[in-house]
Amino acid sequence: MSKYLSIFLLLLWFNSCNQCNKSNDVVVPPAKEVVVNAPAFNADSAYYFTQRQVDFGPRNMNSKGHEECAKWLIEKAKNYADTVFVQQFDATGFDGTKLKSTNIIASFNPTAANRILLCAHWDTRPWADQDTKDRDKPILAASDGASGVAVLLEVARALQSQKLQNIGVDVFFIDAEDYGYSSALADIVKNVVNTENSFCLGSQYWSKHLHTPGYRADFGILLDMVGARNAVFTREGTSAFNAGWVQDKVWSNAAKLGYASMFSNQNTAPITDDHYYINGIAKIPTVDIIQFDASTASGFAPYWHTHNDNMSIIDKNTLDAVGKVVLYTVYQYEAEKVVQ
Ligand code: AHN
Ligand code: ZN
Repeated sequence: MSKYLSIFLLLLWFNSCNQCNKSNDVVVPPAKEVVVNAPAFNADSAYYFTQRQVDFGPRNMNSKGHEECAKWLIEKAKNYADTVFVQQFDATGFDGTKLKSTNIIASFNPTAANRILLCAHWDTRPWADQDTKDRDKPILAASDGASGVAVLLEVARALQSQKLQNIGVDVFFIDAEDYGYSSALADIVKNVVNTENSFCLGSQYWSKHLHTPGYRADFGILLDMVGARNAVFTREGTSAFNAGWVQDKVWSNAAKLGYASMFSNQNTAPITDDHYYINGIAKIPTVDIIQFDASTASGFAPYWHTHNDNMSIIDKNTLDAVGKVVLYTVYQYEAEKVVQ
């Protein structure tokens, strides 16, 4: 066989890979058809966990609410998980402020090789820069913060009730996500030092300093703004590009469970959220379940970074759907990894 023919055949073989991710040619094992036996997800409990966080008041960096919420989260994590990692570090905000940060990782079945990473940020925005009044005051962030954490706490409670045998799960409560620069802050913040990569400081830190050396997960799911009434979750671009197969899995599970209208197949613009750094730095294929709103220029819902992000916009049905989709995806993977 000539050198050119063998190169040609090699190229043909590379291009014919039919089980790989379109975006980066990672080989994805074909999913088995399995019977999925997921524990119950209690939406009342998830709603209560949302309320409980909001009751601390704003949980913005260096605030009393932040400190108290950290203690509560660590205690909850220790109640539910097998092992809890608390990663404390100082981050630096775009205005030079030292941000005392705490990433919390609650691990289930910590020795399992096949793992899923479930993430949500727990800190809240120190400003209401998208609002018309009290723009310099921190927001309660019932959806943009509390909702994702609440769903994951309820998932953690379910994981404790029905132990995983074949896979492990790491529930990651990410700090310092929402202390990022926006041009809307121009009249609120004086010192603007460095606006580059100013959101998602906790996930950036973790991606560079994994809580256990060499930590790997097969895939990740990030929850962001998963609590609002009539929320729609589209196929967000950063997720589609880096973790298309995970997005296919999660969105098809949502449809299977009857949530096809909430989990829309519409492709929407890429977002710089925690998953951007988890994909880019830690190289764990991770999707974002994040509310998209077609009626705004930003694509974020009208309550976003305003004082309207409070308990009045929270709907148990949204928390319920997201929680059930996440739990189903976890126990589906558990069933796929049964030792033959
Ligand atoms: C930016 O606003 C650049 N990214 C969205 C990340 C975010 C903020 N998610 C919730 N709050
Ligand atoms: Zn935010």
